[in-house]
Amino acid sequence: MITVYYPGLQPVKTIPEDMARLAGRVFQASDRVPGAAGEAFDIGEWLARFREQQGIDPQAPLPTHLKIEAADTFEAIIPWEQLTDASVQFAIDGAPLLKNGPIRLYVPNGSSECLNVKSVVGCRFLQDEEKRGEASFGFKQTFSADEMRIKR
Ligand SMILES: Nc1nc2c(c(=O)[nH]1)N[C@H]1C(S)=C(S)[C@@H](COP(=O)(O)O)O[C@H]1N2
Ligand SMILES: [Mo]
Repeated sequence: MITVYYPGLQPVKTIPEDMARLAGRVFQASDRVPGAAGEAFDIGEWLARFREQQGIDPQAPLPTHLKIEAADTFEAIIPWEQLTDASVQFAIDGAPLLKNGPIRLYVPNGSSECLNVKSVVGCRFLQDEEKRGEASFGFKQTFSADEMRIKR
């Protein structure tokens, strides 16, 4: 299960096959990333169809970033401009991913290989003009409210 967060919408839960169907076009992951296995769709094509499905005005501005959250708490914030040709691997020979699933993102035009997040469980589209163009990645820092008070 993957949760999609889009500004102004309630979170939307989806599954890899439904995302691929919505994207409308599937290709070999190796078409864009040499050596990558399996089947993929284009993240921009998927977002265009998702916005349509959710009744978002096609003229509305595109997000500035995509924050990708993984099952192991790894996360990356990727500027929209770096997502040209970014693809989502969702299956291998028609079967769900056994490793790195439910989906994996490939960002061939990204500023770092580290943005190729595996085991993606959350896609959070952001509108953050102040950080436009800035990429980041790493393991999520989680502190409880109590720990925060102790640190202060
Ligand atoms: N879920 C998850 N995705 C991840 C990572 C991670 O630790 N967890 N590491 C990232 C980093 S730092 C790199 S360099 C690449 C490594 O991809 P590879 O295993 O295909 O070489 O995956 C990225 N995606
Ligand atoms: Mo990395």
